[in-house]
Amino acid sequence: MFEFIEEQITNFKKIVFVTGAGISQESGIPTFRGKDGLWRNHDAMKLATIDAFYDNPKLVWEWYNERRMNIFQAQPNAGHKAIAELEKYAEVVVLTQNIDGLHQKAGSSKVLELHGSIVKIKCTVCNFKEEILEEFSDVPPVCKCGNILRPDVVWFGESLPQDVWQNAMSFANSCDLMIIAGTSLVVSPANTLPMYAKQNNAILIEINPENTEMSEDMGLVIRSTSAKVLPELVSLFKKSYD
Ligand code: BJW
Ligand code: ZN
Repeated sequence: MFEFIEEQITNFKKIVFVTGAGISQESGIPTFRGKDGLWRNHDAMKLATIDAFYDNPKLVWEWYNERRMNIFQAQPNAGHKAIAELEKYAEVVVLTQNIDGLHQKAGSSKVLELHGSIVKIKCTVCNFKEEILEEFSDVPPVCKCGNILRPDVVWFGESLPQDVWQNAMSFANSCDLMIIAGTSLVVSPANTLPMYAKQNNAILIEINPENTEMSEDMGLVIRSTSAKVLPELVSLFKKSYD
């Protein structure tokens, strides 16, 4: 499976991971578009847009509360841990679309959360932001300014945090290896990151049991799950740094 990479291994110095819901699937967190994906039973337009939130803030809050409880019980899997382990050998940056914090929990120190975080909230009107320390008895919670608070995540039609996106593009632009794991690559602008890496002649590796729209652009596609593949891949890299 890894012949290609064994030939190509050249002490990669800057490795960027682009991750999505699939990397946390083996930690018990459902994906969005996979077999048991959230969007198979829920309408994204009723849960993940600002209009949906204003229409029914209670529903959206309850959905995020439920997901937060699931996420709090989840532990990083072998895939998250392998990525964290690689930091001992190379400069590693994780650009994740996930809001679950599992990369950080596994020990990765450079994680850019492109779509926000399930533990953060912000005001719909003023600049107030905070971390959720305990569950709210009543939803939606209200800000000191009198307006409602919302999860600090990026919904459809919303821009990614400018600083986070600028940094993500520059890491993608300057890496020599990009590993894309557990994302369908259907959501923009995150799905443009592999192209920035390609422009820099980086090697692209995709880890996904299913085909994606960009599989053809990859240098190597590994059709398996990330918790199986990443530990093997990382131990191969480790040998190249010895
Ligand atoms: C495994 C595995 C295992 C399984 N191991 N792999 C028309 C109208 C309005 C907007 C648009 C439009 N057309 C395009 C847009 C832009 C839009 C977009 O891309 N839409 C597409 C769906 C068409 N994007 C946006 O709106 C973004 N903002 C933006 O573009 O701003 C500019 C703009 C402004 C105004 C108007 C238009 C543009 C924002 C996107 C925000 C996405 N938000 C969500 C929810 C919030 C976070 C949350 O609650 O968690 O983010 S949606 C959801 O999708 C979530 C994810 O982060 C994101 C990506 O999904 P991901 O991670 O790829 O998961 P899946 O489920 O899709 O894939 C999992 C993969 O894993 C699968 O391939 C499996 O095979 C694999 N897998 N098990 C490895 N064990
Ligand atoms: Zn406020």
